[in-house]
Amino acid sequence: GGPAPTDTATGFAVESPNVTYGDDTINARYTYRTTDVSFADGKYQAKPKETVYDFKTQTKVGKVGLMLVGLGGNNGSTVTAGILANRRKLEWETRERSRKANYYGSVVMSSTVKLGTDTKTGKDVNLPLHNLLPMAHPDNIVIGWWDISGLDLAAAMDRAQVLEPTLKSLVRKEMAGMTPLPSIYYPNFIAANQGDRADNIIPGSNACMEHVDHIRKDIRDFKHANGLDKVIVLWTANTERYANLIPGVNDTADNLLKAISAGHTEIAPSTVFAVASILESAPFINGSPQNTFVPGCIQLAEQHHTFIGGDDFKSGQTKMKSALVDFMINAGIKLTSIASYNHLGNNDGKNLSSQKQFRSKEISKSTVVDDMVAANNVLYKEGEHPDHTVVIKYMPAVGDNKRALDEYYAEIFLGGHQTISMFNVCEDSLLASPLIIDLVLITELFTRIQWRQHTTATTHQGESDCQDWKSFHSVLSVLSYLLKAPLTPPGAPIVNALAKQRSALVNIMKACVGLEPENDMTLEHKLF
Ligand code: NAI
Ligand code: DG6
Repeated sequence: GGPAPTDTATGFAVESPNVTYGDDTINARYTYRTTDVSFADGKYQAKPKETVYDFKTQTKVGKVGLMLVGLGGNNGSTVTAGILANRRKLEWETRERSRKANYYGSVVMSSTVKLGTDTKTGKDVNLPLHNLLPMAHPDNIVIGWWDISGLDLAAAMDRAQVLEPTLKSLVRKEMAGMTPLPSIYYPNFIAANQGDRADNIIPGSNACMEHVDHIRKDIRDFKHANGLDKVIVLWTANTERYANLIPGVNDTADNLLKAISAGHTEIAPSTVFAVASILESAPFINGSPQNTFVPGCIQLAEQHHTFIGGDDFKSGQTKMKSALVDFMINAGIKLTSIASYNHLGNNDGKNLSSQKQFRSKEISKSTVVDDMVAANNVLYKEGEHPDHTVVIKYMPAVGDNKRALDEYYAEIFLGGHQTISMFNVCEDSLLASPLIIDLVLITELFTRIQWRQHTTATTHQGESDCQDWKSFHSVLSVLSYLLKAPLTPPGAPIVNALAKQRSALVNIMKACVGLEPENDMTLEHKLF
C-alpha cells in the first residue's frame, strides 16, 4: 500500500491501500464503476462494469499567471479589483455596513463538499472544495492583460460602474498603474458601436501570423518578467459574431494556420488568441459565446496537448435555468416553454444590441436544457422540445444591474398547468468575476493531474498492466459547471444540468484522492 499517508496542504490525509503520498505527488488508484447497457431479446441488459485508473496529482502549484483578453471591461476590471481587495484583506464602508473582501460566488473558494462522516458524532464533515486537492489561491495569481481600449484599470473600473466608491478608492492607486497591452481588433467581429473605444490596437485588421507571433511574445514576456511557472489566457472581451465554418479555412489545424498566414477575413480575434495560447502551451478559456473554437482550433489544441475550455460564462439567469429545468423535468413535470428576457445597460449590453453579436449569445443561452429534455423519454417524444425564447435589450440607465425575467410554463397532472415566474436582479459582473477565478483555478489544477488505465486485473502482489500516463483531453469539459455552452471533446455528450456538472467536478477531484463519489444514500442513517 505504499508509505503511510501524510498530511498535505489540503489539511486531510486519506488512509487507504489505494492512496499513497509521494514527496510531490498524491497517487490514487480508483475503480470507476459504470453500467454497460445492451438491447437483446426485446429488453435491455444492464451489466455493471469496473475500470481501474491511477491518478497522479502534482502537489506543487507553482506561480500562476492569468492573462485576460478584455481586462479593461466590466468583468476584467471587477475581477482584478476583487483579487487586489482579497490579497490586501480590505474592508470598506457601504451605505448598509462595513464589508470585507471575499470570494462569494466562487464554487472553488466558497462552497464545501462532504469529506465523510465523523466517527464520534455521526455528523457530516465538510471541507471547502478548495481543500480537496492542492490548488492555487486566487490571491497569488499574477494578472496580465490586453485591451483594445487603452484606459488604465482605475479609469476602466470607473467606466464599469460596478464597485462601491469606498472600495474603488482603496484599490485606485494600484489599478491606475495597470495599463493594457495593445490588442488585435478586427472591426467586423464585434458591434460597430464598440469602435469608439478601440484606441489601443496592434496594426492590421485581419488575422495574420504576425498577430499570432505578437500575442505569443506577449505571453512569453509576461511569463518571464514575473517568473511564472504557467500562464492561463482567458477571453473576457466582447462577444464576437460567429465565424463561418469554411472547408479548407478553419476545418483542420493545418488549414487554420494556413488561413491565418494568408490573412483570411473569417478568422476571429478570439481564435487568433486561442491559437497563440495553444502554441505557447498556455491553456485558453473562452468566456464569451462565439465559436472561437472552430474545428481547426480544437484539433490544434489536441495536437499540442494544451487545454482549452468554453464557452460563455454561466452566471445568473442561465445558471438558474440549468438548475430549475433539471428540477422540473426530473420531478416529472413537463416543461413546455421558457421565455427568457433581460435588459442591462453595460457595455456588454451595448455590444449585444447588434444583431450578429446577439445571435452568438442567443445560441449559447438557448441550448442549455437540451440534455435534460432528451433524457426524459416519458415526457418528451423523440425530437420534441419546449419552446424557448431569448430576448436581450440594452437599457443604458440600469448599467451593470441586469434585470432578468423568466417564465417557465409547464404541464402538470391531468392537463393542469404550472407557471413559475422569476425576477433576477444583480450586478452582472459581480456574478461573472468569481467564475473567472474558478475557471483559472480548476484549469490550473488539471495541468497537474495525470491518469493511466489498468488494462489487466490486479494480481495478489498488486501488479497489473497499465497504459502510459496521460493528461485529461485537451477540451477540458470539467469546466462545464461554469459555462453556458460547454465545449466537450469531439463526439462526447454535452451535460448542461447544473447538479450533474458540479458532481462531475467534485467526484473527479475526489477520485484523485481515492475517495468514492458522494452517493447521498446515507444508509448509515436508514439501516439501523
Ligand atoms: P465589456 O464590454 O465591459 O468588456 C469587454 C472588453 O473587451 C472591453 O474593455 C473591450 O474594449 C475589450 N475588447 C473587445 N475586443 C477586444 C479584443 N479583440 N482584444 C482585447 N480586448 C477587446 O464586457 P464584460 O461585461 O466584461 O463581458 C465580457 C464578455 O463576457 C462578454 O462577451 C460577455 O458577453 C461575456 N459574459 C459576461 C457575463 C457577465 O455576467 N458579465 C456572463 C457571461 C458572459
Ligand atoms: C445579457 O444577457 C448579457 C449577457 O452577457 C449575460 O449577462 C451573460 O451572458 C450572463 O448571462 P446568464 O444567463 O448566465 O445570467
